[in-house]
Parts: sequence; C-alpha cells; structure tokens
Amino acid sequence: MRIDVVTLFPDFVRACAEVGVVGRAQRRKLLQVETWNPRDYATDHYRTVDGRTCGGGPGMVMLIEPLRAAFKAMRAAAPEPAHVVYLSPQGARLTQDRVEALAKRPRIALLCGRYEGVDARFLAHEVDEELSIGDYVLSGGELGAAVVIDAVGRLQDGALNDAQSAEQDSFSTGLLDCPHYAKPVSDAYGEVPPVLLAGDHAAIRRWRLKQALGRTWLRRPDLLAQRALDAESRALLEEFRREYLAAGGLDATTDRRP
Ligand code: 9WO
Repeated sequence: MRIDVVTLFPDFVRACAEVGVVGRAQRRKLLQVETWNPRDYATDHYRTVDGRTCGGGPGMVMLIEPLRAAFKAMRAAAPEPAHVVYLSPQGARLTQDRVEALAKRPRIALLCGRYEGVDARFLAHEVDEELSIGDYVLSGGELGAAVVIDAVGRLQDGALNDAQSAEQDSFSTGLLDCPHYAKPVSDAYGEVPPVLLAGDHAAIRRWRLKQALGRTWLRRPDLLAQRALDAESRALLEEFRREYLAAGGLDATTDRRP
C-alpha cells in the first residue's frame, strides 16, 4: 500500500518509517511512504504556512492555500484515491480494528497539524477520518502519523515473518499478551515456569491462554467484558482467579501486590 504524509517535518516522519519491520516492508516494496511539505507549496517570499487565528487570541493556524497545493500534488502523484486521515486529540481513538481497516486500503494520506491546528474549512473539505492515538496533547500530528504508519505497515502481507505473525498479536485475540521467557532457565531474578520446559505443547498453549486471560482480567477488565469466552477460556480464567486469590493477589509482572 501507499501512505502519503503531509507534514512540515518530513525528515522526522521518514526516519520513523525507515526502522525495523516497517523499514524492511518499504525496502521489500510492500509499503511506499511519501512525504509532502506544505512549505514547498507556499508562494510568498517567506514561504508562510501559518496565519493568525480569526477571532483573536494566541497561536497560529495552518493556512488553506499551501495545504491545498500540497494536497493537489499529493493526490496527482498516484492514480488511486487517497483515504485522508487527520491526526488530532479530537479524533476517534485509534484501535487495532481501525488499524486493520486502514491496512486493507490501497492508499491512505496522513495530515499532520502543527500550531493550533488546520483551518477547519480545509478539514471539512479534504479529510475523511479524524483519529487520535490517545488522550494527550502533542506539539503536532507527526508522532500520531508515525504510530499509524508503524501499526499499518507491519500488517502488510509479507512484512512479518512466521514468528512475528499478526495472528500472534496481543489484540488479534482481544486479550493481552502472556508473559515471555528466554534462557537461562534459572536466574537470580527467578525461574522459567516449568510447564514451558516440559515439551507438552497442549499444556503450553493452555498455560499461555490462561495467563493472557488472567492478565486481561487484572489489567483490562474492559476488554474481557467485550468478549464472549468459550467453555475452555471460562475454566482457565476461573483457575487463574482461584490461584491468584490463594496467592494473596500478586501482580504477574512484579510478583507484588498491585
Ligand atoms: C495547541 C494549542 C496552543 C494554545 C491554545 C490551544 C491549543 N491547541 C493546540 C492543539 O491542540 N494543537 C494541536 C497540535 C493541533 C493539531 C495537531 N497537534 C496535535 C495532534 N497535538 N496532539 C495531536 C495528537 C494527534 C493524535 N493523537 C493524539 C494527539
């Protein structure tokens, strides 16, 4: 797929998209990330991209004109229509379901605001969807765009190897991930749970599912409430709860009382 990013900081967004799994997806031509700087489309001597907010008060707003010219060039650079996303704290929350929907599109465009944001008339005419990566204010939309590129880029067919397969993702099951261990089996910080060393793959699968259910119950009960559990999962969660309460309620990561 193709992702176009309209931003005053193209170097930052490109650098974010060049690392790790997503950088490799670009090198494998599974993902194409292009950037467009509205400043390159400003026509005045100072290459102005911002103006005073109408109605007064502090702060500046991104001007329509340079954005319109940047969008015109962006849209013309490839034949597919672009689904345009604006990153802002006013947007709908980005979830794995929304990431998966974006990842299926042939082309999306990410608009990054700076200053107090983008002129509302430009948003009304050019933006299809407004998304937020969380309830906090940043100094611009670029980090949000980098999050979308990462989450969407890694889902492109062939971007992940078998071990990283998206089916193994925490949110693909609607549950949090189970704990992971590597060697040494015995360390000053503790032991690897014996079930993971005994080679009984059915028992390992049950243990991991039980841990995932238990952690979700402890840390994100809201996620469990959204999901109907089958008989096996209900039994495993019941087992987890019983053991947890018998142990006096210890946190899975710290072994301390939460
Ligand atoms: C800045 C500001 C300064 C003085 C008075 C009011 C103000 N509002 C803002 C503001 O909200 N600026 C935003 C900065 C405008 C849109 C781009 N910016 C942004 C995006 N900040 N945080 C995000 C963001 C994007 C996605 N998910 C979470 C936050």
